[in-house]
Amino acid sequence: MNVLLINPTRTGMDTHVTPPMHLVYIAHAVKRAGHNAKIIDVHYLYFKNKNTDQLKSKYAFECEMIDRIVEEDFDLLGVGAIASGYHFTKRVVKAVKEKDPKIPVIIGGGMSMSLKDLWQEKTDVDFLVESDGETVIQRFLDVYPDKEELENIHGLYVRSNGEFISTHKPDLPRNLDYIDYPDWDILDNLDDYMDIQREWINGTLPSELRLSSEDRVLPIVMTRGCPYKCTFCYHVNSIHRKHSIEYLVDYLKHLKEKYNISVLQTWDDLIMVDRRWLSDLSVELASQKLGIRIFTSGGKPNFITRELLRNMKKGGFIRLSYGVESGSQKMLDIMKKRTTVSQNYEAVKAGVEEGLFVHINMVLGMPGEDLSTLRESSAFLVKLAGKGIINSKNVSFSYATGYPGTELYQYMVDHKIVSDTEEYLKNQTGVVGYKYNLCGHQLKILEHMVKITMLKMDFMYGLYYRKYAMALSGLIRNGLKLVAVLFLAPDIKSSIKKLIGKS
Ligand code: B12
Ligand code: SF4
Repeated sequence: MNVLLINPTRTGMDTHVTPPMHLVYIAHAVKRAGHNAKIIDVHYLYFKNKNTDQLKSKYAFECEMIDRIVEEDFDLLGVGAIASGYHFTKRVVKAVKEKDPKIPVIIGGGMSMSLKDLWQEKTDVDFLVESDGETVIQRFLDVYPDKEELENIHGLYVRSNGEFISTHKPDLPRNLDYIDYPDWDILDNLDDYMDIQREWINGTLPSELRLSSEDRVLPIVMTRGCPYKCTFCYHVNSIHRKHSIEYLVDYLKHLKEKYNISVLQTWDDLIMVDRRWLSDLSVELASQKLGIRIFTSGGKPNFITRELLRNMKKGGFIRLSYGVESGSQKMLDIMKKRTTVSQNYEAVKAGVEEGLFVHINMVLGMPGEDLSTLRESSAFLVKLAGKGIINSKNVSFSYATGYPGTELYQYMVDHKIVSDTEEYLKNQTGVVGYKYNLCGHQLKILEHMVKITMLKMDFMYGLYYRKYAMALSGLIRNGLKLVAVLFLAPDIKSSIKKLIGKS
């Protein structure tokens, strides 16, 4: 069979281009099953095209891409993405089914199960993958079109009389080593993806840690799944699974030898669930002296120990990103983070003291957020800055956004903040949006809290290191912005005054 795999464009303000690792894994599994695979990364092509043809609208570009996809020679269409890929995928499926209704369509990734009802009611999609797709696609290709056998595949939803039915839960071994190395050669523009990744990472780093133009970067998943259930996060299953240390060391050697990789970026849900394993992995990486630097996301402060951090540093880990989210215990509890404010504080401090670049994610505007919880978050960060631990460059602020399939999204449905998921997905695609006021405070209030906090952080940080010019420039820069908005938006003056006064 010829299998065409599509990474769709995404709705909303998302400009982020990443290598479609999910499809690279699936393409390899397809080939292993003895079939042909081709990937078209429409999201990537859109951004490449946008740079050369500013005038073409996204819609016009998508129409051209759909025509091109329909012209391809394929017997199975597979699409994988996060939920914001829904609208483009819906159009592609319609066009493909109009051309030949017998071509089967299979959907995977975050948008699969979280939008099950939409696929069922609004499209002619035939199959949904519940979780990992490597084994599912191989079994699918082995048995297609035998319906009875298809219904026996673990983790596959099959449309039957209009409804998606699955009789077997996904088969998810805790040891991930049964999954082959992804075959990156399938991407025509691998070097370009690496350049884009490098620039993205550099945008998040202080100058002394920036990567050079020689650095070659790829993403990696060392573990899959997360046992927690934070209210804004989406998971289909909560089993944490991982590769063995031997597998990962061999894979890293392979990446080094074949692609000359010098930097890896982990895309695990939560890499630290088994800290003994992570510590041992780090020790082994240190002894192998591969010279690969690793940037991680998905750190959880309550897993941190000094020993772990020390070993990670020796093993090549450079950057650690913590999901701190808030400086208010009330908000941490509402989000079901299962961490405490002091754990977060100590983990940031320990990470910096052990020589890692620590990045912190904060999320504002969750239901229950009020001026006092905002002030607590501000005070938390300002305290860290005042001790010279971090400055505003270490922090990313996001605004609460419910993604389908999360508890937060259900809250929005229950409170009639959103009633039509399809409509919602047209432009609401990430925390960057904050189109919906979930906490009773306008976006402006939250934005001001961010500006005031950054102002205070950089000022305090500058004072700590006696860099008075830095402290002053931060004060003037952020202060001017603040004054401008106070004049422009008198209706929120009083709330902001309260914030400045007490944070
Ligand atoms: C890298 C990443 C991104 C990248 C883009 C990733 C991409 N592929 O397009 C960037 C940084 C841009 C990004 C942005 C966001 N992301 Co993100 N991101 C991830 C992350 C960390 C890794 C994805 C990945 O490659 N995983 C590894 C691969 C191997 O796993 P996989 O993608 O699940 O693929 C497997 C299966 O799903 C299946 N499969 C997937 N596709 C297909 C296709 C076929 C045909 C088949 C058969 C099977 C199949 O098989 C694959 C192999 O087993 C995941 C978390 C995670 N660890 O998965 C979150 C995640 C995908 N992101 C998520 C979210 C919410 C966001 C943001 C909204 C964050 C934000 N708050 O702003 C934005 C979205 C912006 C937008 N406008 O859409 C959610 C998605 C929720 C959902 N319902 O879709 C996730 C799951 C995180 C979470 N737990 O909440 N993200
Ligand atoms: S935010 Fe992090 S800890 Fe919470 S459920 Fe998601 S991956 Fe797990």
